[in-house]
Formats: sequence, C-alpha cells, structure tokens
Amino acid sequence: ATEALQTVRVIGAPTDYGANRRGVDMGPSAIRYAGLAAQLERAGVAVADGGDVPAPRAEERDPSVETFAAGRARFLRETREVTIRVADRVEGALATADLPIVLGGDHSVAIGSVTGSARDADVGVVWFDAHADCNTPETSPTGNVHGMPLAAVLGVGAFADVEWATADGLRADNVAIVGLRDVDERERDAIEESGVTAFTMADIDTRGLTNVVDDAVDVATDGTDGVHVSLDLDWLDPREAPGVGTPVRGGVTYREAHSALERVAGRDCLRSLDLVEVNPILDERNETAELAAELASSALGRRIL
Ligand code: 4U7
Ligand code: MN
Ligand code: MN
Ligand code: MN
Repeated sequence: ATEALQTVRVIGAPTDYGANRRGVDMGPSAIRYAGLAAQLERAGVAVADGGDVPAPRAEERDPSVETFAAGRARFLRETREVTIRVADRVEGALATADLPIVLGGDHSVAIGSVTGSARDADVGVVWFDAHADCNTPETSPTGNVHGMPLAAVLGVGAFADVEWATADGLRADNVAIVGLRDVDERERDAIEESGVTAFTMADIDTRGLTNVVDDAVDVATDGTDGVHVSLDLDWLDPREAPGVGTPVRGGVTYREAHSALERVAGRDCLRSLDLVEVNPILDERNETAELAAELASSALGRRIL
C-alpha cells in the first residue's frame, strides 16, 4: 500500500531583536539557501514552504517600551506580535497534519512555536542548547528575550501574567534541556523553580550522548501527544557551528548532533521543530546553516541504509 507522504511546513521567522547582536534575522534565508528543502526530501517527506512571517526590524523600534515593572525584557511588544504570528502558523500546519519547522531568527521565536504547538495538545519539549534560556525579566543580565523563551512558555516569574507567552498544553515535567554549559547565576534559581529537567555537557561526558538524549525524550513523551524540539545551533561546538551569536566552547560534535536527532526520529514522537540562532554574518561559507538543514533531515528520519 502506498502511504501519503508526511508534509513538512517551513515557517520563517526572521527576527533578531531578541538577540545580543544583529544578523540572525538572515537565518531563514541562509538555511533555505543551504538546501533545507533538498535535505528534507532526502528524509522522504514533502516540503511546503509558506515563506516568512512579517517581523519588525530592531532599528525601527524603541527597545525600551513595554518593560516589566519587575525587570527588563527588550522589544517585548515586537516579541508579542511575532509570537502570535508564528503560533498561528504552527497551529495551522498541525491542523492539516503537517509538521511545522520554524526557522529563526533568534530564540524568542520559540515562544511562538511552543505556544502554537501546545494550543490543542499536550506537548513535551526537548531544548538542545548551550544555554538554559530560563531567564526572566527579573533575573536576566541582558534584557534579551532570546535568553528567556523557556521561562516565558512555562509562565515563570514575571511571565506568569503574560497570557500570550505561556503555553497551554505544556507542563515543566515534560521539558528537558540538553547540553548546558553556560547558565547565569540567577538563572539557576529559575531552572530550579520551573521544575524542568536539565542535562549539562558533563552529563553527556559521563553517560554518553545517546543515554542522555533517550532520557530527555522519555521526559518529553511521558503522557504527551508529541514532542517539540527546539534546536539552538549554539548547542554544537563553535568549531562545528561558528555562525551563532552566542558561541560557547565545549559543545557537542557534528556526529553527536546527528546522533541526537536520529534518536529523536527513532522514537517517532516529533510534532514540531525549531532551527534557531543561525547568524550568517558570523558564519563561514554558510556551514552553520547547512548543518541546520542536515540536522533537520536527521530529525525527520533520513535513512542511511
Ligand atoms: B540563546 C544570556 F546573559 N544567558 O540571558 C542572556 F549570557 O537563545 C545568554 O540560548 C542567552 O542563544 C543566550 O542574555 C540565548 C547571557
Ligand atoms: Mn544558546
Ligand atoms: Mn493561553
Ligand atoms: Mn537558545
């Protein structure tokens, strides 16, 4: 019998106002140019690219408007606009049984993908990142929202009152962060308070990548309808992925990254995916964007044999 092909719906979110430096707004173009569609087709899926959501440009907006009384979150008004657009597109893709892939953009776009994915379902999240992205407006040393998306969707701290940012069908029990090596001092409390499961690079050193990823997927699949995977390219070592805004040495290798996403594919739980924080200005011959496209192919189950 011939089965209908799974369709992947590509959604570009060209933002950079949530990040610490300019350039990640070119990520969606770079990842497409790197051959995302061809890579996904190698995984045996059909690809429908719906283009980019409109995103405001940082220089046209005032970063200081609409901050929290308790702290700082730059460009929060812009974040809200794009969050709602991304969430609507993700929800729309899922409604037609497509699998949405959101191309960032800075990691604040994940507030949209996670809230959209969790509108009509109970979802788990696996967050591959050097950073925890659990700062709140109160704890953030920078005020940059790309360091806050997990706290936002879980409604931690000042985000408790921010309705558009919190994910309905997501519980902290079903969130796992993998690959931590740069956590801010006050962010530790937010991680603790949120109740997410956090795996550091030291855990990967000690137990091996596959054991850690299997545990993370266990956390995210426990009682849920599917898993949202958020892949920040700074999860990889900067030698493999130089084109990111906040590189941190000591990340996973090329092969470990593929292995992780192959494990995800093997569990047949993927519901939605982010590829974020690719910065073409800092990249070398678009190799980080190529890596993002390749890793998406592994996540979608590209077969070797
Ligand atoms: B990324 C930082 F202070 N923690 O909050 C912050 F170190 O999406 C960096 O993971 C956040 O790339 C990095 O600004 C956000 C900083
Ligand atoms: Mn990061
Ligand atoms: Mn809601
Ligand atoms: Mn991140």
